[in-house]
Amino acid sequence: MKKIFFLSIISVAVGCSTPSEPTPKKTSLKIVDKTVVKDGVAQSTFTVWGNCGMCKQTIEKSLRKEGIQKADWDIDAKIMTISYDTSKVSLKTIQQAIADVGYDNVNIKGNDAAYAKLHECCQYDRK
Ligand SMILES: [Cu+2]
Repeated sequence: MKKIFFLSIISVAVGCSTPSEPTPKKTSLKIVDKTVVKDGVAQSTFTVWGNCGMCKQTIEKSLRKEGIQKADWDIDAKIMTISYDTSKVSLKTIQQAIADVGYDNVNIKGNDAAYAKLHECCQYDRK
């Protein structure tokens, strides 16, 4: 009996390491898809599905590309805010890069094989 109790504690400890308590699932995610271009620099905000801080790292890491000045994904709102040089990179390329690492976004569905390889906590409810 003691052993079982101990094992269950361990499995909780190695599980998903979100800092906050499990939040109730948002039933109405606000979908965003907007781009403003000024002097060759675009700022886009669009929805990217995902769960946690690890997702944030994976998503933002996929955007370390030439022409991208700033990329920030908001975990709670699930909104990517990105600034980029339109002569060097397109929104389509950006959204494809996010999809390639397994994340659904407003225009392109995430790669299924990449999604399957994500950490258990990162296997978000898909679009
Ligand atoms: Cu995650």
